[in-house]
Amino acid sequence: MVEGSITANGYTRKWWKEVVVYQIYPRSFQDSNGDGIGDLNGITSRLDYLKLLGVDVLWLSPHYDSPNADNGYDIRDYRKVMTEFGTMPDFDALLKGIKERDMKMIVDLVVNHTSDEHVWFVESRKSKTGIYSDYYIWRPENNGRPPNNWTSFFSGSAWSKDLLRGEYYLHLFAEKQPDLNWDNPKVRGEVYDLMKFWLAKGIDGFRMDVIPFISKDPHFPDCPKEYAAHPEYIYAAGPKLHQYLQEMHREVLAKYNVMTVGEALGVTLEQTPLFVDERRHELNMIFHFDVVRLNRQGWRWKPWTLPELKAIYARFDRELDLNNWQTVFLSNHDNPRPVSSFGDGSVMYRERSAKVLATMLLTLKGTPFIYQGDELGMINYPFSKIEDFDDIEVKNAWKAEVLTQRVNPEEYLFHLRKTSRDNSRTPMQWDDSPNAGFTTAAKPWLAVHPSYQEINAKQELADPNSVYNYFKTMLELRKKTLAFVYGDYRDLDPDNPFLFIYTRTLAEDKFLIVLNFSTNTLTYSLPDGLRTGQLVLSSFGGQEENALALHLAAWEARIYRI
Ligand code: ISL
Ligand code: CA
Repeated sequence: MVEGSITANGYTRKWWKEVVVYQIYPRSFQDSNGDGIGDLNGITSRLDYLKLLGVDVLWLSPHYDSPNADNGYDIRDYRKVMTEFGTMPDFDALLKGIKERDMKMIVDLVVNHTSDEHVWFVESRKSKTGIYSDYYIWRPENNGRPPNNWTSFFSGSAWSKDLLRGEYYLHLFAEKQPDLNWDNPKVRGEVYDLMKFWLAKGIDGFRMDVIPFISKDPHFPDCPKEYAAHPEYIYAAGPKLHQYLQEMHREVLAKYNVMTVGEALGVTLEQTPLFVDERRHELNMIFHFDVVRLNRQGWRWKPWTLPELKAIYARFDRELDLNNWQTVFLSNHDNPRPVSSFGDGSVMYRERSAKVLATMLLTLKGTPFIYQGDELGMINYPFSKIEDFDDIEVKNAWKAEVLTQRVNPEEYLFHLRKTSRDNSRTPMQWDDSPNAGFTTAAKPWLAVHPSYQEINAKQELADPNSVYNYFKTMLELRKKTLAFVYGDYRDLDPDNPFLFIYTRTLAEDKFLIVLNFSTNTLTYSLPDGLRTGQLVLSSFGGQEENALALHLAAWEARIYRI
């Protein structure tokens, strides 16, 4: 990295633009006390593994006290560690271990809603005049029906009637996840206080859960029918959203050198600068859903093409200027495994396609996010029956779609095997011992993938050609190649159905990235009389330096300095 300069290719240099983030889903990462559930001490025991891999920042999915209706995204006490995950001293030890290894940690900020077991909600439902009465969104019945036609992401109405208070309350997710009323300044004050509590411990920022949903139109007009399949675009368009994000920045974030990333379900590319333009002082970056939703419509899988994927990256590069930073990710705890979604999970091509995807993830423009297990080339789970699933989103949809005979079970399972969030929540595969070394318990909270004897960290650490070692090599390369961070991006052949070929250019440093997204052996003549130049990295042994044409093996990646 070119030390000292404060700009690069017109961008203002920032530490959070130059890092690679690794997401940990604590429940599935490492169990340390034999109860079959991952925990904080388990993560601490694996910090050397993460340091060796070469990631810079760890994003910890919610570690707070929760009844786990939605696996921690339903928080009961923001200042208490979830009992299954350990204690506050365990959290402090984890953060200390991370800092000692010169890594950083961001935590999950889930403040669009709480658990219905949070004391605020317990008190709020007791009366219409107490100090917590307006912490949530309560509305009277509307002629025997919910206040409006809004739907929950976890099936059914977004409103539930509370018999104690005799009114409906809003929950864009599960019934046990009531939405907070951000129009109440006391609620905003509570949120800013809990953010400062964790910042005071030394964390390095936040990933903000469905943050665009926090503002609602208090008149609650119906969701227009053309948005029925995608209500998120209505929920993310509240009237005071940016006012609250700017207030949060002023009251809290401006005082710290931290990183913020908003989970921007329902935010379009055109709206993105409103969130991340550095001159607006709101968020540093956001997660878009265009890529991870390319192969699905709701819970149904759908085919996709490589030109469609390339068009998304091209559009983002074209529309976002030097004041706007972005993220690059192919998975997380809500999405299936990238090799299964965008690569080839077969025995023949699993590893090769994982390396192609790793090359793309780590050479595109934007802060890359790696999800736990993707560095091993883990793949989707072979779910065979509804009982195999844990996810409330899946179980609620089963009740709403299958038990009502709207969809037959086989069709539902066909799609959920490809789109379920549980695909990425199966335990981390550490070695070939029982339960993949994730737990000593007889039964982990969610079944280990049957592939663990072939796909595990121990085997891959020892194999120089493993997916893990390819990720490690790519991470080392990215760390010393500022062109992959700030360099100009140009797609050389956007319509090519099998090949993703692009350049990244920063001053004199110009790199050519060539990715064969197919099982076809490809012969390809470079456009514009380009030559391949000096080989920097090849995932499958290909050379062809200073060549005008390439002969690519199935699922091969190459990087040249040209
Ligand atoms: O897209 C979705 C709805 O169909 C889900 O994948 C997901 O709920 C959505 O992306 C929002 O995700 C975040 O908020 C949810 C939680 O279940 C997810 O785990 C979290 O990432 C509610 O907190
Ligand atoms: Ca445990």
